[in-house]
Amino acid sequence: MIRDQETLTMLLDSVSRFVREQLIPLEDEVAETDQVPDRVVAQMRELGLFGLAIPEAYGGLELTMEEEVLFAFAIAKTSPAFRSLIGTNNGIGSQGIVIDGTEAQKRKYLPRLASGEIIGSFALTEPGSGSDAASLRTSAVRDGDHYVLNGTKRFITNAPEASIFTVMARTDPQARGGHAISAFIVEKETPGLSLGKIDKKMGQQGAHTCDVVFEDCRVPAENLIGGREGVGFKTAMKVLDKGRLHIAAVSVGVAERMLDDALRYAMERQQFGQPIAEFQLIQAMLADSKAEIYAARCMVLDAAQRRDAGQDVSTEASCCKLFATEMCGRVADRAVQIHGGAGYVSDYAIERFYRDVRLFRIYEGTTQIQQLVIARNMIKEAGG
Ligand code: COS
Repeated sequence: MIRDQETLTMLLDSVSRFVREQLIPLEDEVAETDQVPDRVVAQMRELGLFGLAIPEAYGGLELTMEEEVLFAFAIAKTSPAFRSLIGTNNGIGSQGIVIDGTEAQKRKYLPRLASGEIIGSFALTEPGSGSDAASLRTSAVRDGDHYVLNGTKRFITNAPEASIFTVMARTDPQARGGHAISAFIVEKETPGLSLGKIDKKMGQQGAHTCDVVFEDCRVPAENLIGGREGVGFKTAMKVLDKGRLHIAAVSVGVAERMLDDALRYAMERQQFGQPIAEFQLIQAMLADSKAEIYAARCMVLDAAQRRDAGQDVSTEASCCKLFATEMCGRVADRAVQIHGGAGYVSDYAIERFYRDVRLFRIYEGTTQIQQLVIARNMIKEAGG
């Protein structure tokens, strides 16, 4: 659903200009320094990019899902590290509060997330619990008007920059599975919270992850999201439904960029006395990529419109994440192949994108978890 076409067009135009004029020229610098310059962060704040998915009542732009995926197509035409910086405030780092938070929690945290004054982060994964998220071990034991958290969270995106964390922890140590899990907002300065060293990743330099460790970390009971124990796993799953759709949209945008680069290279590069774009085997790779990107784009828009219409899109979000991220991997591979030797060295952006996009098939639920969610939902709907 598009609420106001004119405002949306203005936003998308300014984002596309920002990407073209400011971000693309900085890609190499960010990859080398592993840092997005402060002035870019300030420009993102000015454009309102930290609060796209936060309700207007709390200072955000309150984009619909359809508007948000159109934005994601545009911002993803450059290194994914830029999007990652604003990704958690609009996605997994704020949506637990947006979807299930109390009014007081919303009023306290959302305006500062929306303005980009603070960064929010989402702490679900642990050393022993990744795909099997419900098996997480971090504990939260009630003690008067506090909960005492103990445990370690792993690969937490934007943790080094974050001021608040949405933390999933087990409030009933005896019970197994998701029903014993609760979600908390934990402020970075809380005694007992510490960060591990920044992970050295395969790609996406400029976007940071690290461990978040809780040692007798006392969190006020008022920071229990929604004020209810035992519903934190469902909060996490609802947050991920939206996040998966967003990552699918990002995969479409990056794939479009990689295909643009590959097409331009194929039209310039001469072999056997003509541009390699004239060769049918190159054309097959270009055409397959174009068709698959188009399919993914249509899927993502359809699922976004369904979500805006109030439908449960758990299945569709997983279909989009599964198809679009795998598609993005295939496009990256073909784009390297079209570049030939030039695709294996860092003179061309495709070498970097090839590494950057590998993550899409892993985080916010692996391809295999998406397959599992889709098939389980099918069986449930069929009455199984
Ligand atoms: N929305 C709302 N509720 C949901 C939901 C959703 N999308 N998905 C599941 N739930 C609910 C279920 O309805 C169930 O509630 P009831 O027991 O009351 O019926 C509860 O949550 C547990 O669900 P389920 O039994 O399906 O849980 P499982 O432990 O079998 O695991 C998977 C579900 C595997 C899908 C989940 O653990 C998962 O998504 N893993 C991947 C985690 C992930 O994406 N990590 C990335 C890290 S964040 S970057």
